[in-house]
Amino acid sequence: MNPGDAPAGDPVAVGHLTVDGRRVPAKGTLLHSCQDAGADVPYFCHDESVSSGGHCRSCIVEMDGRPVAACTTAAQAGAVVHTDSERIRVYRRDLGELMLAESSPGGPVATRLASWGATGGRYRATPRPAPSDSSHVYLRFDLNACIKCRLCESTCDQVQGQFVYGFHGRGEGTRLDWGATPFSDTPCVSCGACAAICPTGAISDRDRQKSTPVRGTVRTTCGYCGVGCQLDVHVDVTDSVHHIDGAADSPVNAGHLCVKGRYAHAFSRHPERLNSPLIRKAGVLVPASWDEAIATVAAEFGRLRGRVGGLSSARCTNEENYLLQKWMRAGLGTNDVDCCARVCHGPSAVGMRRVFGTGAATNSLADLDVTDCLLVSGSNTTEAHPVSGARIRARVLQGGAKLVVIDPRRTELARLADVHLALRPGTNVPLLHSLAYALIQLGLVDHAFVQGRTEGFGSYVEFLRPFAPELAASITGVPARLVWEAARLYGTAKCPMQAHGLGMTEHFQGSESVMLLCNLALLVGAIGRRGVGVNPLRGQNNVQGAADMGCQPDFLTGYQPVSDSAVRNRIESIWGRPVPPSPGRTIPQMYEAIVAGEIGGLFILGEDVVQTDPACHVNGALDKLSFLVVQELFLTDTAKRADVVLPGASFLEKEGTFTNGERRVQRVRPALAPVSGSRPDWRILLDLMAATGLPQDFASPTDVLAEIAKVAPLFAGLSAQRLDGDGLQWPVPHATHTGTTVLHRDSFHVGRAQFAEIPFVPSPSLDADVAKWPLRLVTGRRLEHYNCGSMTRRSPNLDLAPHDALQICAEDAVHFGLRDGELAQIESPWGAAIAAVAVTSDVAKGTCFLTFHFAGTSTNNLISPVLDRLADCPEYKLTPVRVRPDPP
Ligand SMILES: Nc1nc2c(c(=O)[nH]1)N[C@H]1C(S)=C(S)[C@@H](COP(=O)(O)OP(=O)(O)OC[C@H]3O[C@@H](n4cnc5c(=O)[nH]c(N)nc54)[C@H](O)[C@@H]3O)O[C@H]1N2
Ligand SMILES: Nc1nc2c(c(=O)[nH]1)N[C@H]1C(S)=C(S)[C@@H](COP(=O)(O)OP(=O)(O)OC[C@H]3O[C@@H](n4cnc5c(=O)[nH]c(N)nc54)[C@H](O)[C@@H]3O)O[C@H]1N2
Ligand code: SF4
Ligand code: SF4
Ligand SMILES: [Mo]
Repeated sequence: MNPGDAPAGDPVAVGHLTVDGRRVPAKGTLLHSCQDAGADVPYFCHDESVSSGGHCRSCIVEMDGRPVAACTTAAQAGAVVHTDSERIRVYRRDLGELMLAESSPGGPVATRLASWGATGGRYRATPRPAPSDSSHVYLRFDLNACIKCRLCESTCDQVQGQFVYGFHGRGEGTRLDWGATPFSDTPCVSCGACAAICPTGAISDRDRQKSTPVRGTVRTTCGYCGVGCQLDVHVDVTDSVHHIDGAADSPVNAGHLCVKGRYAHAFSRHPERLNSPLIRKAGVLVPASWDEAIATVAAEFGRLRGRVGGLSSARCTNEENYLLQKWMRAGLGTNDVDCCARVCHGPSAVGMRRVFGTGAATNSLADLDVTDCLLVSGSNTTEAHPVSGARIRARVLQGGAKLVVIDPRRTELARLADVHLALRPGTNVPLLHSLAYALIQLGLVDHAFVQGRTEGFGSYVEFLRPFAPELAASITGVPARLVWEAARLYGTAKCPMQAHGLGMTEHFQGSESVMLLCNLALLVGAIGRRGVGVNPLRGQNNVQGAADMGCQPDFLTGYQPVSDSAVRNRIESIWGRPVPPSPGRTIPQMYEAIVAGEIGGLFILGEDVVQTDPACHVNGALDKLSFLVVQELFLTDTAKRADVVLPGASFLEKEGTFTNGERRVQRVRPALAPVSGSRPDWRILLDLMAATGLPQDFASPTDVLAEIAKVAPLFAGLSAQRLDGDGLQWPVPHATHTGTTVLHRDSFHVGRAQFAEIPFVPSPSLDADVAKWPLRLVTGRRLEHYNCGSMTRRSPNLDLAPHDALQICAEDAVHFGLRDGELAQIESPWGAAIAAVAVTSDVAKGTCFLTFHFAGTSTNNLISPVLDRLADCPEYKLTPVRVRPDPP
């Protein structure tokens, strides 16, 4: 841990007390003291993740002769405590009898009550009908088992911030209640925290209620989003996932999970999992042996040598990404290797590297509990990074932090925000300039920081003159007073922190918008300490890692420029092979090169580009390609177009590491065996390397990680053993370094950070003819599904969200003849899509929003060829469109 990073709020001992005759420090609650003394004090309503209400009274102990609830009583110096006196034993038995009179709990509670001698015969209460409700896809209720400990209510309110539960009635008539009937009509977001915490089985879930016995439990890292939650995967005797819990001791998720990490695992044993290599013969993909498939790829790539490119997978491990780029460079002689960071947070990396020198999140997720003002821009955090979203909600609801949200839509966080800047999509640049202007005019600049660590302030102040909030408002649509208020909140905070998403990056001026976010942080001195910084919420589970490993055309492993001959020499001496000296092509450039006939062969590891890249780029390229290899879990639309399909293994079935959005490298451990006929991706890559003349002697991903540590100074201190526990946040420059929670503490390695003066250059799509294209479309995500949906659609999450939806406001819906729930045709100058209409007041007139999780929607037919000016990221967040009912 770095200096100044001690966890806040750890109780301090105020003397000593005795528990059952043992002397222990008096700190926190009596329950903590009893635990320190090794006393087995029972409790049902307490959990370290929530504040205690003392509802169940089971933790009753005698303190100085008085019976008190240990979980809600502060430990007092000098107190004498007995946890198991005769008097306490009688209390507990009576308490147990009362509980049994009102309910029939299962699980550990039943066992406990029996151990107290409670049999349920002593008191009689009127039996009441026990509502059970199975309307929800996952959650199950048996309220007859409820002992009213209220842990469900506490966890839903305090951890998830969703307020689904309440208790009504008094005394023995007290009942758990959820307002709406059936339960599926409540605002529940299916995080499953209540089912995980309920000690009696009154609230459970479909997984926990399975009858197949559990065989064992494996700690691993979630394979969906970049939060990087730690999972405890309980595996059943049939080698399938039984149920999944969040790891309570993880600094990333502290036991919490979302509906994907906890519940969307059925894909792993889905009958459509690929279970054999496929080779296209006479136009049809047919099953083939591994030997034939590997030999076919080797022969074709040999024939096309010098004209092959590779797309890596941000869903795969660091070790797999490392092998893929090594194969491309050292084996096939090309730097034409890239990954989906290109279509995602590539602009964050470019923008932040230009200003700060490093393109990754400056701070840690734990800092969300430290900041007193969070600026969330272009991120729908509660749906796309739900566990971090819940953490933000909790912090704001507790009054710990102010919240400013910049988003054209009224997202869940926007509803909660102190200020919501609902700008027109595509106008981040003038809005961020007006915020900077306001910070300066309000006198909120940290001049010591600006003087000590930045450059160009004077000229920047001049540059900002035309961007007064009152002037910018005509472009952004945001009332000036809200900009002034947002600047006041961000600028007066002690720890102003930023988190941003794709609403910043997936634009014509994406990288440049990120540079402007950096400017704001520089102005208020919010860099280099806890609770501040600029933090791109990296999307995929391992997109940080894929780029870190060198799946980028211009950087080798650890952001070492491929054009630097000293770097190349060092790596060549480790690899024993030459590395091509000039940077390769980005994904859009590779597509262009395919169309131009310069690339003939493409290897795609775990990306469904046909569904997720703009059709205007990808379709023509795939038509022209002479040989396509796709390594996948499912026969996606991309795999269907391949010449060879190789069946890989999912994160639940293999070993390695993922790096989350706070640069934390964490272990991935196999919970299940790979589906019969498939192989872990790293093994397949090793076979391909050997078959193309680059044999490797790695026996396991652990060996690959050892080479990564050798190749890249940033990761020199990483090893599989050192990653057990909480993992390590890079840079980890040597074998005893404990990782880096905060970047740029005392200096930037670019020296001083330069304020970026970015002119506003509107995207061609912003100014497209309104008469012809009256709406501006934003595309993005929803909670239940993940990107191309190949995994979440093959889980019961499909029942929670059976299709994509076009969000549009009522006025526009009426104007264009659309009705809620019915289909709409959406057309842009580049193509058409079709989706069900969802009328909502969360998008403004003139704007609409569409998800891209279902292939049939064809969302990406609509997207224009406009790219970010510096990072080649497609402009997924702004398309001129028109809409009409379908059929008309
Ligand atoms: N459930 C779920 N979670 C996911 C994913 C998923 O598919 N499903 N995918 C993962 C991946 S790969 C990524 S990259 C992340 C993405 O996570 P996010 O970036 O949070 O997701 P998006 O929904 O694409 O877009 C975020 C927001 O940008 C806003 N926006 C659009 N245009 C503008 C603009 O001009 N200015 C501003 N300020 N905001 C704008 C949109 O209204 C939207 O609310 O999520 C990851 N997590
Ligand atoms: N319209 C629109 N389009 C977008 C976006 C948007 O906001 N709007 N967002 C863009 C963004 S940010 C991103 S990151 C991309 C994501 O685009 P993709 O990377 O294409 O999306 P994923 O669904 O994550 O696809 C990964 C594929 O990998 C497979 N897979 C998963 N795990 C493994 C594994 O361990 N091994 C192998 N071999 N395969 C595996 C899955 O089955 C899936 O088909 O989409 C982009 N597309
Ligand atoms: S699943 Fe989560 S959101 Fe739903 S009721 Fe339980 S705790 Fe609340
Ligand atoms: S928040 Fe992200 S990492 Fe955590 S459980 Fe959900 S999908 Fe997995
Ligand atoms: Mo992404």
